[in-house]
Amino acid sequence: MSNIIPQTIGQQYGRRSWAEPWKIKMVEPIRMIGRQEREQALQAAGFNTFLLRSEDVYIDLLTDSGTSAMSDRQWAGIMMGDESYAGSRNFYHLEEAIQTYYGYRYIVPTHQGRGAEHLISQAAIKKGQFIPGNMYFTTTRLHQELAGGTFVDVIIDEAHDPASQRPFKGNIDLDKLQALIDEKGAANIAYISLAGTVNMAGGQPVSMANVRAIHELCGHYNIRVYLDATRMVENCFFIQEREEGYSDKPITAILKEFCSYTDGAWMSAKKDNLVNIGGWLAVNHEDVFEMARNMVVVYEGLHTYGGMAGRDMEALAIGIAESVEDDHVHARVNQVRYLGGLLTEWGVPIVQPVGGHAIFLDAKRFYDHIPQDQFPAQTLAAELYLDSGVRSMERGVVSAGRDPKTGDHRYPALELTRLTIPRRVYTQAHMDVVAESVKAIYDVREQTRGLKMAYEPQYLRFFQARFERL
Ligand code: PM9
Repeated sequence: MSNIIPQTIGQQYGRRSWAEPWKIKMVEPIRMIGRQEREQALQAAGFNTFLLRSEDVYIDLLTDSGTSAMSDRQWAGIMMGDESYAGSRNFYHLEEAIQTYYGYRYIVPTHQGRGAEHLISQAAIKKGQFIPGNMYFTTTRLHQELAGGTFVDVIIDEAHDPASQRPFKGNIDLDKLQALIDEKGAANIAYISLAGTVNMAGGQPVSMANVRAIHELCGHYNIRVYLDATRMVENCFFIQEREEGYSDKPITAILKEFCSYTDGAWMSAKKDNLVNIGGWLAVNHEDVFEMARNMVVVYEGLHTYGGMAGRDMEALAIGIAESVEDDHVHARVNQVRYLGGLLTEWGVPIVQPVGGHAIFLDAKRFYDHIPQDQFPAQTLAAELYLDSGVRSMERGVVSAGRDPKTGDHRYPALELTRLTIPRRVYTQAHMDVVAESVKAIYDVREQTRGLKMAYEPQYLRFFQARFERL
């Protein structure tokens, strides 16, 4: 490995493989409430972990979104907030950071990722158009549908198989994409919706070869490629590790090259970018930028803050620079892998290979006696909370929602419970506690019953739905 990439102690001396490249300066106390209190809390939350109070949670693996620990440099940046309504200097820092590390020309700040999804969907989708992509994401697809489009999944088949060991399970299947273009006509394709990594597939990456090929194919038809860059830095780690020709390239170079094959990106900065709130849209074409910049003042705020405070933009600009440091990304993904390694060793079924931001328990195999319409992944999240106060999230039939045409449940091939690791927050000991709790509920899995849905909201039902024990 070249000396551009900082080496861990393990790489230098063949000892431990990695350690966190930070030390703890401030702590936030957490505690585990008793089993009876957890049972009451779960009942009150309708067996939905989103409806729990965080004070009743011991180790919170609901999401890696907005849950990262900021660095001392970011907190110093918070004190440098320029809270002018227009033209805040922090916006220009943010603009420069995105241009430097992601390489896009025009920037529109938003309050978080779905604000940017709203803008790009409204600006780039005409009613009746199709949006091919590498597996749906809940908020992304909803905004595409609300703009009058139809999302079409063109990810490779292996992405739907939790046991497949393919190294780039986030890749788009170019034959499926070509077939869709042939069938619908290029003019009816709004854009390609490419996510790196693919959240719903288990945090699986897209290869550089794949994005290059997509770029070439779409260039031929004049179809634009937009990237969901939410966890793109983690995607770059997998390219560096697995793809020929990239092992001696730093994350910064890989990120810049990957983005160069796309026409723009939307971002939930609450993930990779290491902030508690924020998002952005970045594009290379003036036409989309014009529309998005005009719409942002309607839905988010002025085009130089987009719903963020000046201090948030400063923390974000600094977070972007920290997020692309090689030792940070290595430690982040390796912590996720540590948990995945324990569970694999103990025979617990999880999505393989382990992705960038979370362990996805394969609820279909975990509870093979609970049919999908009795919500095995939701059940697993509830049981885990009950066992140890660890909070996880359903990523299966509840998250998939209903087909807008038929009104039926969508039954995804993947029925998963996600243990999502916040960045720079928990230690290896926390991971041990989580692994032991998962193993404990796995050992008594046959006694577990499923759930029925008692309340279902219209949009993004997984956030607010309520359940009862069968
Ligand atoms: N993801 C997550 O926990 C937060 C809410 S659950 C819907 O995984 C991608 C790939 C995401 C994502 C949020 C968003 C939306 C877009 N793309 O939550 O609006 O994982 O900042 O971003 C969540 P915001």
